[in-house]
Amino acid sequence: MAIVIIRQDGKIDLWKNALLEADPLLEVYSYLEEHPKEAITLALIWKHPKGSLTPYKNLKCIASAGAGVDYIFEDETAPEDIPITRIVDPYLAGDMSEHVLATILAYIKNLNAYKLNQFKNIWKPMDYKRIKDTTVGIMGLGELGALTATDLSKAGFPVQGWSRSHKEINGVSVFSGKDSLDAFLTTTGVLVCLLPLTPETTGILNKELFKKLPNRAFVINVARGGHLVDEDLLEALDNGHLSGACLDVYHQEPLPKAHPFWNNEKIHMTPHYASVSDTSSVIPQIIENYKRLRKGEPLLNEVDRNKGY
Ligand code: NDP
Ligand code: OXD
Repeated sequence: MAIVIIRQDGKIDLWKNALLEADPLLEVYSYLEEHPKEAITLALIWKHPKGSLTPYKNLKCIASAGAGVDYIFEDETAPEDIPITRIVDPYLAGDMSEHVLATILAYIKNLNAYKLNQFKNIWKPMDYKRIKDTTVGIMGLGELGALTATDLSKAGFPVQGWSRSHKEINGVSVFSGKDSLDAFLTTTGVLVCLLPLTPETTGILNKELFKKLPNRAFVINVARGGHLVDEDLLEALDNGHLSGACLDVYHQEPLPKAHPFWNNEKIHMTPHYASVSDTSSVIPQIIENYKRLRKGEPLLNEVDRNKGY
């Protein structure tokens, strides 16, 4: 039994060293080095090159090193008959909640607009909003969305959320199912997308949805670029229906230099770094699953292949 790490962001050594530090007896390889492919039973991957799982004929588990697994379903060559696991971690959820809180505060207090004016030597006071008057609507009330909703509510924001199945979250009004989406949108002043990317949610942030938001609403997409129809966002910002947007994720990452988002003053961008798996916190669940795999026990944080998340 051995583990292979497949990722293209220069972090293979970081993950390999973290695994070996936690358990020096592990057999761990980078997919780029010579290694015994038939010994590999667990692939620890993040945005792997399509087809790179094919050589591992004895693979028993695909472990996503992040919360999202959409990129695994997009690889039609990935094995379909073995479990997929994902990361569920308090830092991953907490970092996302902090990122969303910071983004909303910057928006209601005009911090990004003032920064732009500073570079143009413009002195222009702008009306600000108060927390108590800013209704935040969170799409997706899973590990990240539920904590974000709870924290925003504790900070004093009126918070509502939307998910597939009903939830009880203290201080949060919950809407569930397609039929309640319109009611959720009409009272949402700041919309936060924390849905997984699936065939059902692809392109959900589109012109029809934007029209249902109140005039001058603000949109935050921290989930996946595939949720957003880019042209529809640009149009809604242009015609003033939306007052601004904050994006962390894009159809193509890094975002191509010629993309119109770069030069749009109403769009605040971050480079898919709202919340990142912290090896020191997430390695134990990978090792625990590796042990469970060996013993044939149920795995932690297994993805439901039928639901796609
Ligand atoms: P979870 O799987 O825990 O939660 C997903 C939530 O979305 C659930 O509440 C689920 O409903 C809901 N949902 C799924 N499909 C639908 C649908 N069709 N209609 C309504 N609700 C739906 O995911 P996480 O909270 O762990 O992560 C969410 C996403 O955040 C990830 O998939 C990833 O794309 C993104 N992410 C982004 C990061 C970044 O740095 N930008 C970092 C980490 C994650 P139900 O509860 O009823 O199943
Ligand atoms: C994740 C991410 O899904 O970083 O963990 O986007």
